[in-house]
Amino acid sequence: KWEPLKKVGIIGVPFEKGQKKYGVSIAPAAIRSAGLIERLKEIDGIDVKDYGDIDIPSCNEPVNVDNMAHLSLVSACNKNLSNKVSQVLKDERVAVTIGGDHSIGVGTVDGHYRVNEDMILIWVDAHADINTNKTSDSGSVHGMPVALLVKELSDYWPYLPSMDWQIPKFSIKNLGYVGLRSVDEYERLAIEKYDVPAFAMEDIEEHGIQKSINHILHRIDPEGKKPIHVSFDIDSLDALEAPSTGTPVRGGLTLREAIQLMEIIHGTGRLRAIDLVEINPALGNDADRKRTIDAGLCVLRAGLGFSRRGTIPSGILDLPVQ
Ligand code: Z70
Ligand code: MN
Ligand code: MN
Repeated sequence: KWEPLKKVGIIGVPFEKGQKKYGVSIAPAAIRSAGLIERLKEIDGIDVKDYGDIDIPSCNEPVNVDNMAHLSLVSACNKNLSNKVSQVLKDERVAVTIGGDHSIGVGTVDGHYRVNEDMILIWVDAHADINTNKTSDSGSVHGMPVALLVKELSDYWPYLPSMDWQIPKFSIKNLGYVGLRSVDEYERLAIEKYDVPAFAMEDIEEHGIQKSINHILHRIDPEGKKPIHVSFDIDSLDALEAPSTGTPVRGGLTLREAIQLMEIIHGTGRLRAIDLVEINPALGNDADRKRTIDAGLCVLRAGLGFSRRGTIPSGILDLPVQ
């Protein structure tokens, strides 16, 4: 029944107020000028449509929630983004969202959930991003999107003015993690309380990528019939592969592991949304920036069907004769 969707829709989200450093907001432009569309079009049989960047509100009526910086801006951005993701999915395209910091995961998952209520979510990240404003040390919303999204944690939040558009309905039972290695204490508590399948780096060491992702997919969707959303934080990659990010953590995924992960998920035929977040082109030197963006493009290409084996030119049966 499921086949990989060959149609893709790109959404840029130049938003960085979910964390404190300048630069994540210039990533969509930097990734586009590094050849995003062209490199995706190299994938066999693919149809790429660019939906452009979503409107980012610059100023807003501020709301004051304890230990949640720029909540009204995060909320307004995510509201627009959620609508755009829903639109791309209704156009029967894979929604590829280029962030932006990871607070935009609220909008992408909300928009996906509104179209496919049975969606499952694979959060690929060094961090678990499942803090509430009570458990966060930073007050940065990019460390909170998973906790905002899941219905099981809704009682752990205060009333959040400006977030009325977002009703957390997604179940934590449909969540899995890959790549964790910087998890706060209450985040670990939440993961264990709800028995979330979470493959931290030592688990990936033990089982490898293939068994890890297959275990997650089998746990949360044993019949293999639910659409998949991958929210890919570039800091899941080792800091050597992706230095230009706000909080690089050493000892992460190799690019090969990330490509393998995305190829396996692509191979299910059920991948319907990919977020690529936390690339910060303002951090590091030219080589760092280039390496980080190129790693992100490799991840997207793998998820969208690029074959490392190569592909036969379409319609061609033999080598050209002299
Ligand atoms: C920490 C917090 C985070 C990314 C840092 C860090 C969260 N758990 N996420 N960098 N991408 O502030 O909540
Ligand atoms: Mn993240
Ligand atoms: Mn992270």
